[in-house]
Amino acid sequence: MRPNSVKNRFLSGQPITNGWLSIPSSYAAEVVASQGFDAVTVDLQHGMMDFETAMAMLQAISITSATPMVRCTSMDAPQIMRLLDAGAYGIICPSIDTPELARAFVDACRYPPVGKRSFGPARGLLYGGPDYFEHANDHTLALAMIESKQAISELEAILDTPGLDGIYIGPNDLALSMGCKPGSETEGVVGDAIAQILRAARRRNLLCGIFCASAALARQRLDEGFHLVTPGNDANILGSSCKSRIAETLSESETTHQADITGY
Ligand code: 3PY
Ligand code: MG
Repeated sequence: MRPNSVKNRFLSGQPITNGWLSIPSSYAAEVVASQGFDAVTVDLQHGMMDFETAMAMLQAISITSATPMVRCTSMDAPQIMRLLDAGAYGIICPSIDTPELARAFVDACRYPPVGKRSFGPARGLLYGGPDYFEHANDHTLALAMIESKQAISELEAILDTPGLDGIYIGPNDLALSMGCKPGSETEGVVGDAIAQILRAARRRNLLCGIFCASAALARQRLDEGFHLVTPGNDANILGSSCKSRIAETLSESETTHQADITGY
């Protein structure tokens, strides 16, 4: 089976950069995946794409050296199995708030006897190779999103779930669940909670990923010990690049209108 380079980078202690796709376009996916990210994730939770477009985006990522991953909409076992069948090499699952959800998530990602994934590998086989079925349990990544106060209250049990490869922190939902604003993740109670999650996950040798609002924050997170960082999403990067192009082109007195809000 084609190796999972994200897993291999994790095992060899190399940092992992992850692109994040919300724009429903296989062309945009191909452009982003060609820029040097180690992984690229199609975001079905907050992205604007449906299943068919997500599959075309996975195909586009697959012709680059980036590892194709998906964030599913929720802990929805049939959807997760179908996304793996579509060729996702890693699933990031939102709101894994309890050990029961963590178990159900791993079950959806793994073939029996380890889990309950149904057989029908479809594109997974085309991308992974003829021995996909024999090795899929070892190569595909199950990353549980820790993004609520409830998940923190059950953190140790969630992280002890057998078969879980790692975690991915959603700092904005985590902040909201603690009564704070999105974007407040670098300090205070949210900052402390993120440090606690990182410590608990690293103690168990789990892959630790996190969404970051900027490249500077992504760099900081790598320095703190995160293995995988997402330095913003496609819409955000596209918007800010356009803004800088305009600012580089025009002097302040020539600027006729201010930028509207940048996509998130
Ligand atoms: C969050 O910050 O809650 C996320 O899910 C990031 O994508
Ligand atoms: Mg979230």
